[in-house]
Amino acid sequence: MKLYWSPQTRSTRALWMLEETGIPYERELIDVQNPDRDNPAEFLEASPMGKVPALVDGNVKMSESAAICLYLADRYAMGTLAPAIDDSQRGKYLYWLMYTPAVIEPSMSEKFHGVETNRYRSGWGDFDLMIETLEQGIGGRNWILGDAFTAADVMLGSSVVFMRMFDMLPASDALSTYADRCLARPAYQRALELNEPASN
Ligand SMILES: N[C@@H](CCC(=O)N[C@@H](CS)C(=O)NCC(=O)O)C(=O)O
Repeated sequence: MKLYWSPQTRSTRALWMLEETGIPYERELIDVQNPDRDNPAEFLEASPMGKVPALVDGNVKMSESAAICLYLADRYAMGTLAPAIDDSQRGKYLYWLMYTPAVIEPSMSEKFHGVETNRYRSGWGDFDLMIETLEQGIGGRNWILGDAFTAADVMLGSSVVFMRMFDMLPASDALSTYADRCLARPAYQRALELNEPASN
């Protein structure tokens, strides 16, 4: 198993997910700061847009952080980090796992760039609707599905931590304590340590 990655990017999600599964993997650094870099052919097969993270697992070559989390949970942690295929929680799990790329990231980008928004026009609503919905989802629960931590929390938790780091998170006890719970996970801490220059 190999992860093409770069520090301080969405690769951290894939590192966190890999650390949660406990499966052995290697890392290969892609210098995303250098637009003139030579991308390895295998990396481009996994990630045609040349973006990290990208994963190679035997004949499986793939990118997109949500897809990577979904793949790893289904393949290596079904029934723990992913609800089983016939578990009634599966629908909610998939909804929340996709919430980051489908709703959080586009609405964050609009907010960050000061784009005029309309929650009825856009499939992702707008930033405020995104936050309200997430707050209701996590409110009163440890993890997004309740007591069980899943890959959906890797995607949501990394997004909430990121928004808090960049001062985009409105005052919210529910979201802030969720971010703290995520950060307290040893696997997330190991992933963050791997981002440090001394580990590379
Ligand atoms: N939707 C993708 C986004 C990936 C992405 O934007 N990666 C950035 C780093 S966070 C990147 O590789 N940028 C370098 C480039 O575009 O050359 C995912 O979630 O994996």
